[in-house]
Amino acid sequence: MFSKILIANRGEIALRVIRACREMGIKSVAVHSTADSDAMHVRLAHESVCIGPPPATDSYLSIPDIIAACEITGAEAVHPGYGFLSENARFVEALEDHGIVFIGPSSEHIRLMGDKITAKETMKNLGVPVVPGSDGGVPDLETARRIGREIGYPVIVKATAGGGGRGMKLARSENELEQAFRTARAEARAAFGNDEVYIEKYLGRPRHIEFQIFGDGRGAAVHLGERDCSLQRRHQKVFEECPSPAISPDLRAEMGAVCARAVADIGYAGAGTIEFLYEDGRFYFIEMNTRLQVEHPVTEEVFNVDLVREQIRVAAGEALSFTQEALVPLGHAIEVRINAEKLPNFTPSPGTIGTYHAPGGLGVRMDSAIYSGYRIPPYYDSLIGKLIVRAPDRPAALMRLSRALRELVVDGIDTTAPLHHALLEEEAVLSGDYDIHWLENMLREKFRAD
Ligand code: MV4
Repeated sequence: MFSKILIANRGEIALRVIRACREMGIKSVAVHSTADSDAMHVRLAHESVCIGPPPATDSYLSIPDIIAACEITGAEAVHPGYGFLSENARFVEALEDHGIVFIGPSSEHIRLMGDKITAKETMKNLGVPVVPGSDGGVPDLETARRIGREIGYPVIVKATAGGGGRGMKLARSENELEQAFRTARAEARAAFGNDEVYIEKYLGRPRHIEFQIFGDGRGAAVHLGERDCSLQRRHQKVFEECPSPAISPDLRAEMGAVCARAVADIGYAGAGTIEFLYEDGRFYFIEMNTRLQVEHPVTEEVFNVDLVREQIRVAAGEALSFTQEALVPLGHAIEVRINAEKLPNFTPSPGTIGTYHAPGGLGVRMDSAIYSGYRIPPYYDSLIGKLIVRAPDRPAALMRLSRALRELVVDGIDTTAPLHHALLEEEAVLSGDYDIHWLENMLREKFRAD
């Protein structure tokens, strides 16, 4: 096992990893920008290294500075958290060149899944159901037209280097195809330096359901059920739950087994998420994320596991500490993201926090790196905390979330907490009957957002 791990991240996820390290008897190294000298992750780690100025490109994304911090402190492994360098294959290779272990999958698997066309082709060949479409890149408009006729409209043009909603264009009919194809390509070239696109049948009202998988890197893998992340605004998740209110135990077991077998077959190591659109009782693969996700705690709560501990174990060459049979879901968990943002337009609201009081009590978990008097720097993501509740069933989890939100105090800045209170008054949320468009429609009607 490692004796020292460097965490190449900040905020609540850096704390999450530092906590797992402490519980495993592993020393932790925090890295930080000059804007984060007073950050909680710097205080909680065993030691810290300042790696650069506030802009992330010069600090949290600076591969040479992070490697230098490993060498100075003698860290043997790096946990990337989510975002930043967590899905950067070149970072993994640079670490390898310096004899430092990346806590995550191989650079090959990151690259494979980072290219959405090769990811989809790989999953299809592994027996995972995919959205009907072009089965590969679409080189020109004539090919796009032929595929549109084959699969029928509406269709969506997506950038192979995109993902997470970036670089997608809808064409409702053949009339709209040329425009969608050309702008998708142009935007993909500008954003990613890669203009390869593919085409899929557009699903009108799906849910976003993602399976948590875990590979041991030796050809075995398990699944830990699914999360329903359909409540999103502009591709930012707002409210996530496990299990999905739309999935039966039989369907979970069937799809989970398909996912676990697929990643086992490619020898995947560590945590990963297989994302699906779910519509009319059918799953369609869209993307795979090769990192730990923001919303991983709902899975941890329902399956009673520590996913970060498992990531560290697998990266150190140890076996998974659970089998598929031992992974039995219990109850229901919900996470809401507390962002430093002002409603109704979700404008970033950095500033100094006055009083902070975290909710507590049975089944309540607050993952946050803020404290009373903390100054939120304006340079980074607006996520300041995740409130996670667990209860024996979904109605009890909703009641627990309501009471925990009532206890939360974050003075001095605006947060998204009022949105969560409002969500808990909505029939669609209470019944679990929502799709990926429900939240934006609700915000338009009730919050009069732009
Ligand atoms: C789609 C789709 C409908 N049909 N693909 C957006 C994020 C990216 N991961 C995939 N996305 C979508 N792909 C087909 N074939 C609709 C979306 C989509 C979406 C997906 C998940 C959660 C929220 C979303 C909001 C708008 C569009």
